[in-house]
Amino acid sequence: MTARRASAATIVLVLAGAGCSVPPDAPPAATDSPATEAAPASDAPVMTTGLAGSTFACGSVASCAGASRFNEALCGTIADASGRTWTIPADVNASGATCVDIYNDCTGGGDNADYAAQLSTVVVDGDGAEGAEITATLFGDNFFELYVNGQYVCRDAIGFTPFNSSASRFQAAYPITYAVRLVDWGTHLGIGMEYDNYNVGDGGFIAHFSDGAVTGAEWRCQVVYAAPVDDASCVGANRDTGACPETPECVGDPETCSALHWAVPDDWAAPGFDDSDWPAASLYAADDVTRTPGYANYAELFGEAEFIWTKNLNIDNQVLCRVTIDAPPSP
Ligand SMILES: [Ca+2]
Ligand SMILES: [Ca+2]
Repeated sequence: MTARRASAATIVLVLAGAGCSVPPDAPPAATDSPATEAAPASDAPVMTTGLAGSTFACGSVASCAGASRFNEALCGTIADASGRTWTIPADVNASGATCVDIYNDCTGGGDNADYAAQLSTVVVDGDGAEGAEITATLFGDNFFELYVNGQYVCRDAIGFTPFNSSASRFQAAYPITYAVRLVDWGTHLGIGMEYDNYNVGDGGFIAHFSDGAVTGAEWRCQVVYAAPVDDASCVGANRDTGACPETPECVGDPETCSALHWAVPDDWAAPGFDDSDWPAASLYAADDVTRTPGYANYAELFGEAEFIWTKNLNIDNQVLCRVTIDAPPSP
């Protein structure tokens, strides 16, 4: 569907389905509109300008005992010119189960040496010889949600900062489709910047799976929320924001900056979703993403995995990535 044609009912259904609280000013659900609409006639982004009109807690962590650099993960809503409401930085599954901590110096004690013993298997699909039991190690700058064969498995326990790392174990049958919702969070919701200095932060995600699958060039990633921008003129074919500057002119008066939104398909995490038009993931060196202990102290757990994102690590702030693994990459 094009974003401009999406109905209020669609938005409310998506919010409710994702388990995110619906803000009090969200439009009421209509009863006579279909939940899904026709294929898009255009992939042009919808632009909004300025800060989110309302904000609400969308993560489970409201304070942080141990870490020195805590920023709560807040969500916001902003309306476009047509009146459609967008949730930023992402319509996350705020009530979904969290992954097991490998490192968490906020709500955990830092290094969690017993993480492997704390894993329990999430049964996605597959019985007996059909199902493989796989352990994943995951790190997101700043946040990820993991879906396996279309089923939600777990999310990053810390939405914004400090930086943490996570593990999950699940049972699934090949071919296995991994889908991750990735968020580079911010403190100035709506204009994609963070902290008192209006920094334009960067993203990045890396994962290793115990069957040998890793994040890398065979994954595909697509942006659904980009900011800050002056306008949409920097966006190329297939949402390529590679030409959008890290520091647009609006940063001189940051609250005049704009954001670009694309609707998230309802079935984006499903095995049958057609991601053939999505760009190949761009790969990033670890040092370009993070040097924080949540990743750096555990780099060996990630093996040959590489950090992935879209072409623009800075302004693409909500990114969806997918891959399908047909058979175990290694015995
Ligand atoms: Ca995190
Ligand atoms: Ca960013």
